[in-house]
Amino acid sequence: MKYSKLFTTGILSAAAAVAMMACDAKVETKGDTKYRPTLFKQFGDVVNLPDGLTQDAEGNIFMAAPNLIDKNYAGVVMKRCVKTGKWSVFCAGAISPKTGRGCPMGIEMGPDGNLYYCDNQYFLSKDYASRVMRVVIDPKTKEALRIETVVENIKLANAIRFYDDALLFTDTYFDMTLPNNVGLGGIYRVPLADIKDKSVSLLKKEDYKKDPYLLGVTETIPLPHRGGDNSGADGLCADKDGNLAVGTFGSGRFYTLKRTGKATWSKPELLFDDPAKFPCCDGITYDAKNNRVIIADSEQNAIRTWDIEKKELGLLWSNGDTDGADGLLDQPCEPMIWQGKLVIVNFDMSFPGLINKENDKIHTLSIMDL
Ligand SMILES: [Ca+2]
Ligand SMILES: [Ca+2]
Ligand SMILES: [Ca+2]
Repeated sequence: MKYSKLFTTGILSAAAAVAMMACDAKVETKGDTKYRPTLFKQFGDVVNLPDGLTQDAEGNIFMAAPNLIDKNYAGVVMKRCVKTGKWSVFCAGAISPKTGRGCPMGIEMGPDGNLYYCDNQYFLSKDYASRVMRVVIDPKTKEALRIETVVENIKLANAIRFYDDALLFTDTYFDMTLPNNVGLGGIYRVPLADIKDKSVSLLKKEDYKKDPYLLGVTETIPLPHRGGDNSGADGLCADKDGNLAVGTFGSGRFYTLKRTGKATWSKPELLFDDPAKFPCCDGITYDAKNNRVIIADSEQNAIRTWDIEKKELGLLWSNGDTDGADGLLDQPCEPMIWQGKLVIVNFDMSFPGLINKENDKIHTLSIMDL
């Protein structure tokens, strides 16, 4: 309905007309309307910063929420029951002895039936406080039994995946002083056999070249409009051939690590590097049906695709600044294919240069038809 019509018909009260204008406020959108996201879930303040997503074989969803916008609330792992659609706290994030808080971010169901998550402590401590954690799950009751540390000495543990009985994760910061403020990020691989009954520790970043668990590094040349953000490797996934894709948050540099043997990969090779078209890579996921990577572009409120065969970047959807109440994207950070649709987490923790301008009070997940 046009605003002019509202006013001329005189049927609506002035207050109603103003309310209508507010929700009808023009948010610019791009993409085929069949991909227009709708609201999947709105949380209250107890989930004020949602991030990672995974699911079990039955389709129950697990979502990590570090809840760093309002730290009155603990970082938690939420679970959505596939039978009832109800969300509840699955477990609180294990407390870091260094910061006194648990901050679950990237999360993934492991091949051993346990849940693994990145405990991202970087926003509280830059002193290697982040970890990868294992939530041991009772195979019968499916309840959380305990949480164990499996990898330590990480700067910003971000995305986590599994491939061939090894866990793979990204560390977004190396915090090394390099010319032009170039930022390094790492892709690490730890065999599950190495963390069966114990934890392992990464080497300090000054020794990163000697780290046996490091697969490769990304480089970020910070973008002028992003306030010097040089954050590196963020989203990570493996395709059907075991080739890895990884992208940087600071500039959207998109790489592949090609699988060259049973447990060996090439160094990161650039697939795409044009920040004018793709400036920010947060979470990514592999879409086996279409042999493509689905990408959350946090800066541009966009869901992009990378066609692996054609080596082509595509766009499913993007929109302007919004609070996300109607399901539009509000700093998307993590896509996951679930029951043939795409569930998208909206991080909504604004940094300089992003379309999202406000950490608003509407905490949402979107869902998109694929
Ligand atoms: Ca991420
Ligand atoms: Ca929001
Ligand atoms: Ca917002």
